[in-house]
Amino acid sequence: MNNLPKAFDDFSEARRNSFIKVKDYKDEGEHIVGIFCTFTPIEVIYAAGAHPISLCGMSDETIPDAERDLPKNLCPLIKSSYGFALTDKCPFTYFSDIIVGETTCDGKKKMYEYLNQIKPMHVMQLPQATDREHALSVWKNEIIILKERLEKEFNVKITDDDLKKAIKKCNEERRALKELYSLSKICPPPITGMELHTVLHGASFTFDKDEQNKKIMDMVEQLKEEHANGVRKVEEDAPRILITGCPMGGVADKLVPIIESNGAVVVCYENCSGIKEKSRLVDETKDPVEAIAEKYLNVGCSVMAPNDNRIELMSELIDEYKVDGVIDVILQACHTYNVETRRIKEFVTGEKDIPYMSIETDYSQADEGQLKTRVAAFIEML
Ligand code: BJ8
Repeated sequence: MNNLPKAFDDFSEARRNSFIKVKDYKDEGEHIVGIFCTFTPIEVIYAAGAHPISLCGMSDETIPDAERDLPKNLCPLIKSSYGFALTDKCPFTYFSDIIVGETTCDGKKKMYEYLNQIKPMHVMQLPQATDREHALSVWKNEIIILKERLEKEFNVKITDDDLKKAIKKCNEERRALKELYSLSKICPPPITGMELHTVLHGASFTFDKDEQNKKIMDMVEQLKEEHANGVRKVEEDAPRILITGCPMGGVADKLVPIIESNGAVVVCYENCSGIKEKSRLVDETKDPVEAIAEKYLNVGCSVMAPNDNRIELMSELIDEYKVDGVIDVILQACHTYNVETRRIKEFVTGEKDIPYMSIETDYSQADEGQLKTRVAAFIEML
């Protein structure tokens, strides 16, 4: 791609390169922990001296295999993830010593029962609301139970000091990624939505976080400098889109180019592929378990009811990123996001007074033509 810092290539290749890295870690006797969700407190995994890696399936390749055990009308993310484990096609799943999951949506938590027959699993019991006094203490206990499980699995002792160091490390990554996102507050942004997604996606498969942070900060500086020197890759009047909803890993390559080839630009990903997890840091001044519990309990995911945190974050982002329109991406058969879409629509078109559209899609290319027509019509009216 033109005008992109050299480090961009490292992020676009990060997933493939990390296959080799994971094998090297295993050969050196290090531990890998597979994860699926933004609720996973990765600080505890780092504190155990292990490496967390995302196992979320992002292609429809293994869905037919998964459908031998799982119903067809289940979200593609769940089927794809399970299918990769079942067929041994994902090196990250294959090399994981243990997988950590959470009781988020019904499909995922029931799938974990079968996944447990393939790989050792640890499932954290997530409270489904933040407005109960006991929710925090339940979640704190779950974090302690995870800590104890990892101590036993890997024969280590996790101290408060280990947790504090891990908190600091994760916060540093969050700060660097926030600098990157913030580029898109500039009008027009010096980075396209597809490029932003590529870097964010790559960052979730990078193990050396110090090196990653440096590359991101260098990239941010370079892009700001080029923008100050008049380099433009996005039209000044391009409509600015915020994407919310389900994780985008399996649909970004299909959807974002459609949005951007129609003259708009994605300036913000509110979902788990983007800012949702990074927006709040873990408090470095508190007891580490308490601080970790507080941060993760407040992730604004639709499995929470009520889910006011999503509305609050969207409200801030729509203002900060000067958003012209919101696209809510729902993976087929994701009931929680699908039900919540009415509330999101009312909030976006009412309180924020900007256009909104929802898209229900899956990992196939079958709806590409229909998406092109609908997205073009939406952008036309912005
Ligand atoms: S914190 S969004 S990563 S649960 S899309 S599997 S909800 S049926 S992925 Fe998610 Fe954690 Fe929430 Fe984020 Fe179920 Fe919906 Fe599928 Fe989902």
